[in-house]
This record gives sequence, C-alpha cells and structure tokens, in this order.
Amino acid sequence: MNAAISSVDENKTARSRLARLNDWVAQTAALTRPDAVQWCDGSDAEYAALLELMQKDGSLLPLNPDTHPRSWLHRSDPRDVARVEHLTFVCTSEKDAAGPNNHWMAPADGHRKMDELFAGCMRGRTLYVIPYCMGPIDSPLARCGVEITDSPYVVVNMRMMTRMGAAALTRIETEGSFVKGLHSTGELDPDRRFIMHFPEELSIKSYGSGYGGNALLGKKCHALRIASWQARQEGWLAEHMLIVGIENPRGETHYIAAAFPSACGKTNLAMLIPPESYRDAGWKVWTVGDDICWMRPGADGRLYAINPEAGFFGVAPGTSANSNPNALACISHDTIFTNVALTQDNQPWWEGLEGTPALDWQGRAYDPANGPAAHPNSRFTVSARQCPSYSPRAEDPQGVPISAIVFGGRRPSLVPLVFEARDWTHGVLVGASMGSETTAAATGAVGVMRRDPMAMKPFCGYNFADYFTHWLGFEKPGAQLPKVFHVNWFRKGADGQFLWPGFGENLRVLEWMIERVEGRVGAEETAVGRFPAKADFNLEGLALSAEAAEELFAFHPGEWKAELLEIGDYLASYGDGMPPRLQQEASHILSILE
Ligand code: GTP
Ligand code: SPV
Ligand code: MN
Repeated sequence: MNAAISSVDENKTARSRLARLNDWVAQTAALTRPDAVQWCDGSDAEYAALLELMQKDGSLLPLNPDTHPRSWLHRSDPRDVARVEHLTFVCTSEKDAAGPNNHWMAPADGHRKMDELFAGCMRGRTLYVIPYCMGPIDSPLARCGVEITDSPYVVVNMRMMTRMGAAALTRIETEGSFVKGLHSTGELDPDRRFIMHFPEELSIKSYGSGYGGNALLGKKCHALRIASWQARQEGWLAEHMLIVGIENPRGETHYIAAAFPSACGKTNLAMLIPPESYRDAGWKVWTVGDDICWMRPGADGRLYAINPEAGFFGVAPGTSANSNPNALACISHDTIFTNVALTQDNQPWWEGLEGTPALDWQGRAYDPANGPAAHPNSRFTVSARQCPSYSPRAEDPQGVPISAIVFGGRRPSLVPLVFEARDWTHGVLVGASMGSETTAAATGAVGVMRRDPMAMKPFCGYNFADYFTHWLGFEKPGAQLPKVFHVNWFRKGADGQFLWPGFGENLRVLEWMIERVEGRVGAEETAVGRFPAKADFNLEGLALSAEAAEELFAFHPGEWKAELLEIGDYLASYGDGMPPRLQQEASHILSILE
C-alpha cells in the first residue's frame, strides 16, 4: 500500500471514530431536547462568551477587579454544596464487582432511572459538548473523555481543570476511545439527584447537581472511579493523591505521592512553602498535582506518575498567607470562587483570611448566628499554570518517578506524626486500614471517624478486595517500588488543640522520609512500623512543648492492639475476595502486640 492510500484509509477511520461521538451527541440531544448544541473548542473567545452569558443570567458575579482581576463568584443552590456519596452508584453486571464499598445498581436499571430523568431535561437550555484530556495531551498515560452538560458553569470549570477543546478532540479522533459523561443540573432537587457510573461501558450519568465532584465529570467520576477500573485491567493505579517534588540542598528532587481523604491536606502539602531555615539551606518544593495521581511502572521498574488534571478545585476556608501563600498567589486573578463570602468592597472572603465579611455564601448580610460566612466546602477553581511552585515536570508526558507513597488522615489520637511501613505488603495494609474523620467535602455528619482505605472510599470504582489485590500485585520481579509511610498532622492534645503546627513545618517530616529513602538514617522498629529516632528528626526552631514532642512520636502498644483488632474486623467485612496476605499481615502485627 502506498503512503497516499494509507493516509486516506486513516482519515476514513478517524471520521468513523468521530462518527461514534457524533451519534452519541445526536442520541443524547434526541433524549434531552436542548434548544441548541454547542461543541466546545476551549478557545479564549468561547470562554469570554460563556462568562458574559453567566454574568447576564446572574450565575457568575464579577469580583473586585482591582484586587481580583477577571475573577468571579458562583453561588450554588444551598442544597447542592458537596459530593453526595449516598446518591453515587457503580453499576456493574455483577454486584460483587462493585463491592461493599459502593452503592450498586444493575446497569439496565441504572440507565432506565437516569434516562427517565434526562428525558426532555435540556428544553430551553444549550447542550455543550466538552472534549477533554486527563493528563498532558501528548502523554501515553493520559486518557480522553467527552462530557455533555447543560451547565455553562461546568464548561468554564472543565476548561481550567482539564485540557479541554480542539486538541483533545483530535486525540479522540486518533484513538477512537473516550469516556462518555452525561450531565444535567436538572432541577437541583436532592430527591432527583444521582451520580451513576458504568465502568464496563466507560460511561457516567450525573443528574441534579451542579457542584464540583458531582458535575465536573473529568474529576472524581472519570479520573478516579472509571479510571481505577481501567487501571486494574491495564496494570496501573488511579489514586486520590497529590504529587509533590521535594528538592534538597544538593539539588536532587524526590517526588512523593500522598493520599489524604477529602479536605485533609493534599492541596496544602502539594504547595508547601519550606520554613525559613529550610529555604535558607536551599530546599525547594514543586507542585505536580493536588488531588489525583495516575501512576504505572516504567521500564526501570519504578512507578511514574502524572497529574491527570490541569487545575485546582481547592478548599477555600483556611487558605491564608500563613497556611498556603502559594494557593493565595494562584487565586489572585483569573479564578472562579464557589460559595465563598464577600467583603464590603466585593472581595472574596472566608474563615482564615483577615478582614470581615459583609455577605455570606448565600448572599445574605453576614450574621454569625447563620454559621460560617463562607461555606466550609467553598472552593476556588484555578489553572495550575498560575501556581508559583508549579513543577516544570508537571507537563512531562512520561510522568515523574515516585520515591515515596504517603498515607494519612485526621486521627485525633493514637496515630503518631509519622511512621514507615516495613515493606510493600505492610504498606498496602497501612493504606487499606487508613481511618479519618469525615469533612464538609461530602454531605453528612462532619468529624465522624471512618475507615477510608487509600483515601479512596468514595472513589474506588470496584470492590476494595480486588483493589487491595491489585495493589499487592505491583510487587513483582524487577519492581523498584517506593517506600510507604503514614503521617498524621491532626493529632490533638488533652486541650483539643493540634499538637503539630503542620503546613510548612510538614517539610520536616518529608525530610525524614527522604533520608530514609536515601538510606541516610536508621529507624526504630515497632510492631506497627518504623518510627524516627529522636536524633534523626529535626525539631530545631519549633515551639513544641516537651509533652507534645513526646506524644507525637509515642508508641502505645495497648491502644494499637485495639486498633488492629478493629482493622482485622474491617478487612474481614470484605469477605472471601480479600487477599489472605493482608489479613495475615494484620494478624502478624497483632501477635507481636500480644
Ligand atoms: P480535597 O480537595 O477535598 O480532596 O482536599 P485536600 O486534601 O486537598 O485538602 P486541603 O489541603 O484543601 O485541606 C483542607 C483543610 O485541612 C483546610 O482547612 C486546611 O487548613 C487543613 N490542613 C491542611 N494541612 C494541614 C496541616 O498540616 N495541619 C492542620 N492542622 N490542618 C491542615
Ligand atoms: C474531594 O471531595 O475530594 C474533592 C472535591 O476534591 S470534589 O471535586 O467536589 O470531589
Ligand atoms: Mn479530592
């Protein structure tokens, strides 16, 4: 075959691949009955037109242009302010494939239920077609999707959070495969709201919410629930992890991936600014990602990671010049704020910032009797390119090599500041037995301790038993796996205050990890893992009381025994599919404690 003919063939194939997308758009329009269909190209002109449209209809309010140029406030429906885990389903042909960790519905029932809601729902609205790429557009680790939505707010958020538009469409034409996501804000009625996933079909249907993880389908729905399913089939990992590069004074950079549950510190750790003494010594921190990590073994056996996202959808409250100056710099312009409060001069405001609010997140005159001025799950959406610490390697199509994996949660008692797992199996157990107090990122009670394995309880698109087996399977000949650690920034003293200052000071903990990775320091062996020796951990210049310093590193075998018993019961609740190695590991630790 000569070159001309083969390229004609390729064009034909590309067209027929796009035909699949065209057909799906046409079928969806026939079901939802929009007034217009708009294909999004991701251009500046398109973005400007959408902003103007939303300013006109009141769904975006311009902020003070002197202090926050080209920035906007969106107020969501007050009944629609967080992810809804009780309304999120994984629809697989076998119930067991979704596992006890997911709500399940048979695919046919799921489709029927959703299609009833979608019927005619876009009358009077525009149907937007959003082609997007999760990951650098030229990365072999990246994956594409198309979201159909009737929400212009979703379009402008997806433009910042993903590589959206013409380039993604071109990649879809070449590859032919993409994740299908259908979304409508519907009536925003909590009784007519579902987020459904069909991993076997690589598709998502979301109805009745306009909020973050419920509506920006590239994020939790695609990049975690569907991607975790694909990752298991294809031999990689899709995780709820930040990725950060730590450059030491010798100029060597180690990349660390860390899984903390929602609103437990990923954005803050990813953008950490070193304490002054560390800055002076030459330490630097590079942000690769703040929420999601896709990683797979490279030719050298190490795990290589990309951030599938292109922006940050970060928690606003608590973000301040003290806690996270990098985030504050990111959001000083070209940012969309959701559910924050406003000052008298129309600046965005939340608890943790200086100054006083005039209007609360619902637009009412601020009255402390109504609760916090900003919603506790209020957020900012901003392009990662605006981050002063954005890593030059963040766009590397091959990803960055991971030296350490860190697990952590909100544990007011028992769990020390840091410990290291003995080996990969123990590390998987440490991740699988993670616990944390719930936060405002999802609806429901806040501050309730629950098991949240690998920070994936709300996001793993399949049975946790199979997920743990998949994790264990990465240990094979030739593998150069990262060391695994557990941290706890949220340990509290008898007075209910955090014992550890956190934020920038967390670099001290990362330094110890890197020393361990490089084999420069030893550690103290305990039944539950390796603890730092006092002499190897830098507490210099910290105003820590002697008791706090003692407690943060203390090992309490009796309490750990109770914890291990609980973990054993939790793992057993996943039944027969659970890898015996994990339970053996837990029993082994328990036997040392006894
Ligand atoms: P999602 O975007 O929901 O996945 O959350 P996240 O894990 O990125 O959480 P984020 O970094 O936004 O932190 C959420 C909350 O934890 C904020 O209120 C922070 O102030 C608080 N926080 C973060 N790091 C620390 C820390 O080191 N110590 C303490 N005490 N609080 C922290
Ligand atoms: C989380 O809840 O973990 C988030 C925010 O990162 S959302 O996009 O709403 O899921
Ligand atoms: Mn998250």
